[in-house]
Amino acid sequence: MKNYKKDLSEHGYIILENFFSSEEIDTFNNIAIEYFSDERNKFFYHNCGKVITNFFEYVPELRVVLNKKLVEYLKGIIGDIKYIYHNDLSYNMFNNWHRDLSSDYIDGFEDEKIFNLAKIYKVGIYLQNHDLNEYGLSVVPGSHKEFDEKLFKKPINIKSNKGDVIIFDQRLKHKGYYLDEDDKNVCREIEKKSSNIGKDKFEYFKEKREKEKSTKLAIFFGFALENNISKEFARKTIQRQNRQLNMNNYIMSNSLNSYLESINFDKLDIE
Ligand SMILES: O=C(O)CCC(=O)C(=O)O
Repeated sequence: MKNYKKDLSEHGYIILENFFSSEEIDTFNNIAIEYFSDERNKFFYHNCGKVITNFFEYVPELRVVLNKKLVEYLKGIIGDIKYIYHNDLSYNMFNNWHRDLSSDYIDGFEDEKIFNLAKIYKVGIYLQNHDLNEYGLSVVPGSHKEFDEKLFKKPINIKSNKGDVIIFDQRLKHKGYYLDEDDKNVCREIEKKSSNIGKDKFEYFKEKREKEKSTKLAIFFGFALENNISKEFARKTIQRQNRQLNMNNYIMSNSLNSYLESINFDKLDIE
C-alpha cells in the first residue's frame, strides 16, 4: 500500500496511477485538440505552444478532470484543500526548469522562512503516454524542501502513462520537454523573420511533433491549504491569467461556481 502523504512530503510529488481510463483521456485529448483548432476560441501562444489559462471557465467539457473522486483523494492526502483559480491547458508547450512559486507570485518568496510556509500544490494530467519518451514531467526529488539549489539531488524523468495523475508541491523544481540546440536555432530564425512569432513557432513545432509522434497536450491545476501565502498566490494568479487573456477582471461564472459546489470543492477566500 502506497503512503501518498509521506511520499508527497518526502519527495515533493506522487503519482495516482490509472486514475482515469485510457478512453477518458482520449476523450479529453479530442476535446482539447478541437478547442485549440478553432481560432475564435480564447488561447494564446506561449513557449512554442498554445495555452488557455483558466480553462475550467472556457472549456467546460473538461471540468470533469477535476471531479468529486479526485477532490476526495486530495483531501485525504493533503487536508482541507481549496480551489485557487490556477489552471491551464496546453498544446505542445515547452517548459524549462522552474519552480511554480517565486517572488513574482508571492512577496518575500526569496526569504527561506516564507518558502517553508508554502502549502500550494498542483495536479498534472498528460493526455498521452510518456512511458517511452522524456517529453512528460521531470522533477528534482526533494527540491520542494530545499531552498538552496546547490543542494539539489539528481533530476529524474517521470515515465507517466495515459490516465495517471501527478500531484506535486509547487516549490518542486520541475520541467516539461525543452528545446534542444537545433530547435533554439529554428526559433532564432523565426524571431528574425516572422511578423507572427508565436503562431509561426507553434506551426513549425506542431508539424515536427506530428512527424515524430510527440504531440503533447497537458492539463495542470493548482490547489492549496488556506494561509496568507496561498491567498496571495491565488490573487496574483487571477491577475496573471487576466493579463494573458486580455481581460480587466474575472468574476467566476455561475456554472463553474455550481460545478465546484457539486464536487465539494470550496474556493479559497481571497478577500
Ligand atoms: O509542460 C510540462 O510538461 C510541465 C508543465 C509545467 O512545468 C508547469 O505547469 O509548471
